Amino acid sequence: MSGMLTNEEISQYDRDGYLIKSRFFDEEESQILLQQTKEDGELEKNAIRRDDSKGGVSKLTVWNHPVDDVYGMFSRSERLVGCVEQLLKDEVYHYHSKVMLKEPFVGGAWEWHQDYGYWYKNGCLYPHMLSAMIAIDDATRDNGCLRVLKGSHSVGRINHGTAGDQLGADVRYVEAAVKRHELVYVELRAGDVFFIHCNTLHCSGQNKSPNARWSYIIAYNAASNDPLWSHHHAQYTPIVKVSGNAIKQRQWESNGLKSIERKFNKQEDRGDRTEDK
Ligand SMILES: O=C(O)CCC(=O)C(=O)O
Repeated sequence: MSGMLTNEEISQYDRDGYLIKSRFFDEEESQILLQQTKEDGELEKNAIRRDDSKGGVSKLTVWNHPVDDVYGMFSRSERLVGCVEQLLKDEVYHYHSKVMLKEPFVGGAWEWHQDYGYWYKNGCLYPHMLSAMIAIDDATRDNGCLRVLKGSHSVGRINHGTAGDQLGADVRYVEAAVKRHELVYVELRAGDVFFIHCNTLHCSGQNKSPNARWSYIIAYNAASNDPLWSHHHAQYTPIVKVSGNAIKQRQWESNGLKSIERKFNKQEDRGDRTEDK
């Protein structure tokens, strides 16, 4: 596995269930992502809306397969994929991407959940999966940054049921975990990457501030964990990695593959209203 993470960082991720890499993408790369997302009308047009239980609204735009566009240069970057391979200790593939649009004043909260609470139901046998969240805007307590329970991936998968318009983890287990695991606010600067294990309990607050909190979240699955059945996210598809410089070199322009467009999902994991028994 060729990646830039040190053994200490890998151990930290294994112990805590998450890892923050500050300034993973530098100023120039962060600006490219910021400009792309803020000018990308497709995000709003294809967004799925989810109401939280307190009147806030979350919007997210989801797609399964990376293409030769700006987003693909990030999700397929050998720098990023190399780190994910170090953390998952396997070849990995792109399970899906989403841009979370947490708007000023109205941005909704997300209930406590584990991503594997949904992905298990998608036929993923092992929790050999993680998400890499790239901060597009700075994420602070004020604009509803993520909160995690440090080390909570060690509790294993918790059943998920409905909460508002969302599926959340069984509150009895969440309450017990809150008493045992430190609560951490994941404050990020644009360009930081937050790697989170798929069983780490996390949630986020509403955005009551005047500042947007958008983030680009890429979910990866281990190649050996190809889902048992086909569903609304990707089966194993090898990643065509791009060089670490692809973003700055604006390779999406020179590759001339613009004809291959992102196909947006209409369905999202939390749209599955089947509750666990
Ligand atoms: O960005 C957020 O506020 C929540 C994102 C999240 O929890 C998720 O995508 O699983």
